[in-house]
This record gives sequence, C-alpha cells and structure tokens, in this order.
Amino acid sequence: MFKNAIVRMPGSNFADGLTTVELGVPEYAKVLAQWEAYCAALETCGLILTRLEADLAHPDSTFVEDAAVLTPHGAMLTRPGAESRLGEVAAIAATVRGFYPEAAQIAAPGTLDGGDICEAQAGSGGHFFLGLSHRTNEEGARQLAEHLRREGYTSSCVDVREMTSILHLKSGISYIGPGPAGEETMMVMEEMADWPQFAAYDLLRVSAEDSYAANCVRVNDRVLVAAGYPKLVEELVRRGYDPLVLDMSEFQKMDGGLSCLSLRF
Ligand code: CIR
Repeated sequence: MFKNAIVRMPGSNFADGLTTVELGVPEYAKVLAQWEAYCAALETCGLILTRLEADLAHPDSTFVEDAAVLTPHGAMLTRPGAESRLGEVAAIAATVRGFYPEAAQIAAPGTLDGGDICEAQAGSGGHFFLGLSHRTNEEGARQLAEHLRREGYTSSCVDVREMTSILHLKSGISYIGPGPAGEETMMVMEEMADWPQFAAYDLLRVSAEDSYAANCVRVNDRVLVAAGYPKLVEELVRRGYDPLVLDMSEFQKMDGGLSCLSLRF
C-alpha cells in the first residue's frame, strides 16, 4: 500500500520540454486541469500529496518520477539522461530527503530516469526491471542494482534501446498485480509481450493501437488508466481490477504517461 505521493505542478513553459511525438502543442489550461484531476485521483486512492511548486527552470519537471526511485526501504536520487533535466534532481532532493534522510544518488557517468524502473513482485520477493534506454545507461543501472541488492531486492536489465516506439521501459510495461486471486499481472505492449523476461507473469497484452495505455499505475485498490482505451478498461474490469480513467492528452504530447507524474511510496 502507498501512503504518500510527491507531485510537481506543471509550469507555464511546460510546452518547452522534450518530446519526440508530433501531437501538437499542449494547451496550458488543459495541462493544469488534467494535472489537478490526476492529483485528485491519487487522493481518491488514499494518498497524502506533497505538492511542489512549478519549476520554470525545468519545463519537464512535472515528470517527477524520473528524478528518484523510492522503495519501502530507501531512496535513490537519479541522474537523468537528458541534459536539460539534470537540475531537476537537486530541486527535488530536499523533499525526498524529508522522507528518506539517507537517500543515495546515482553518480556520473551513470545516468538513470525513474521511468525506466519497474517494480514487479516475483513470488514473495520484490524484483525490479531496470530498463536500458537512451536515458538510462548500463552504469546507472549497475549503481541502482547494487543499491537495490543492499535493500534486499533482486533486479534484472531489460534493453529497450533498439525500440523506437517508447522513451522509457515503463512506456511499454506496467506491473499491476496482484489481482483478486493473487495473479502477478503485467500489462505489456504487444511488441514486448513475448519477451522471455515477462514469461513468469500473467500478461495483459496491449494492442499496438492502444500502446500508450500500457503505462498504467496500480495505486492501492485502483489502477489508473489513460482515457480513450475502452477495450483495455473492460479487460481490467473483467480481471477484477478497479480502473480509474484519466484524460492524459496534454501530457502525451510531451511523451509523458500516468506513472511519470508522481513518486508514490
Ligand atoms: C522527457 O522527454 O523527459 C519528458 N518530456 C517526458 C518524461 C516522461 N517520463 C516518464 O515516462 N517517466
């Protein structure tokens, strides 16, 4: 169960952030409305929010997930792989250290974005998939793996560097288990669904046209899902999950998904 979340309000220059998609320019009034709805959804799930002010020096800073990796045992501040995002970590460090005084930090030449880190229960122990991407390099993954090992977790790397369809590992997979009968469910976009790393999970395959929706978030009893994917919502309900649908159109324009907008712990 999560109790808390850290979020950061999007700044008025949100549209100046990085993006690889051509879906148009986000409309700031809509960005704020969608962000408020996202915050309200986290509160509906029972979380206490720490809301940080907009940081105009870093247009992508509302995607707080990339700046830290939080577990029940500790925290790792990251070192984002995009130059323009490096300063986001110093800007959030004091807040993270308020909850985790011993927080560690990825050191150069390691780079790591939290969006590449997927916690997935494997049997009784915690397991983390560490995505190697154009943001997270092998040295960053090695440092996090070592930190997680000390916390008692296992981890393994998943190389997504050849994939052009996703920015981060979690753009393509989400661990949403356990289901009502304890199923360890992993939502996986079709392109990755037959990868051996995920064979042990109960897979919910996300079709190519729905692939944006593969980035879901399990928050306590609910599963946050992007709006516009009714087949997926139906499938989640059929499997006994309780989806909470959120309009994400403006964040999608900047390559952002549901998980990136908060740090949950
Ligand atoms: C970026 O390119 O870094 C941002 N515009 C989007 C980051 C999305 N973060 C995530 O999926 N964890």
